Amino acid sequence: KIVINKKKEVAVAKANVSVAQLEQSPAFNRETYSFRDFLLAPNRTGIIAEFKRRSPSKGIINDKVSVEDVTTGYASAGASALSVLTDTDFFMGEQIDLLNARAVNKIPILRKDFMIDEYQLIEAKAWGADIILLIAAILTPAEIKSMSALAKSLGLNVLLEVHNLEELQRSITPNLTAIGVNNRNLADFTVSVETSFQLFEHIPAEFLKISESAISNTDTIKQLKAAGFNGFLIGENFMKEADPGAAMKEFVK
Ligand code: IGP
Repeated sequence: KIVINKKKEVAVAKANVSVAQLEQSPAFNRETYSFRDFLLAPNRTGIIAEFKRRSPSKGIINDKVSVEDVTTGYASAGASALSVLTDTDFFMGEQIDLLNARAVNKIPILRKDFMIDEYQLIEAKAWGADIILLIAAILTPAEIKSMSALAKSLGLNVLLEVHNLEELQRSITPNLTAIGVNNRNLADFTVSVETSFQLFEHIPAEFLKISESAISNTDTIKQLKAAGFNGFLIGENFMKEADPGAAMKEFVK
């Protein structure tokens, strides 16, 4: 199961780098970008473009490209935000990927990881993230509430990920920025964009609405937009190409 190693990993990280040390890092006091402003900007695509070398369902997707080349390519193709995996065990992501993406981009960046501890939110800010992911399936409502309140106090935007109505209804709390419907079931990896259409009407109006995973054509984006979605999280469809930034440029043309 995915989260068990995380607890150990977080404990090791905590033992090695104190919160006080994280707070000394240059990015810790930067002003974050507004996820809302970039998602709703008329000159951008609403796409949250992801840097992902491997996934548990597909294995290696692309381990030949640099995070700088890919993310700057995405940004110039009109990405509203970037998503950078920092989970190593399942996705081959690293802290350095986020640091490197931050160094060369001026748009919001999502730290994509399994966040289970408030310490990881301090890390996210210190590493230059603007947005953190909270996955309803692995957190209690109390954890979502306290972690989103801490994120807000750090100036971080919060993307809550849900996969069904029950997760959505139990997890809503005021400090969220956006609700993402994951079209991929993390338990069995099956995908269906229908999940997004079904859950849309249950998402309260004040939150930005994102559809995540398994998006591979522009017709799907048109339909999701027509339904009212503001954002589209796309990884594999771009990463599977030799030049993911160029693939995104072609996709949005
Ligand atoms: C991207 P895709 O099918 O376009 O590569 O999906 C993104 O939604 C997916 O990577 C993802 C994910 C997650 C990864 C969604 N939720 C949680 C890790 C953890």
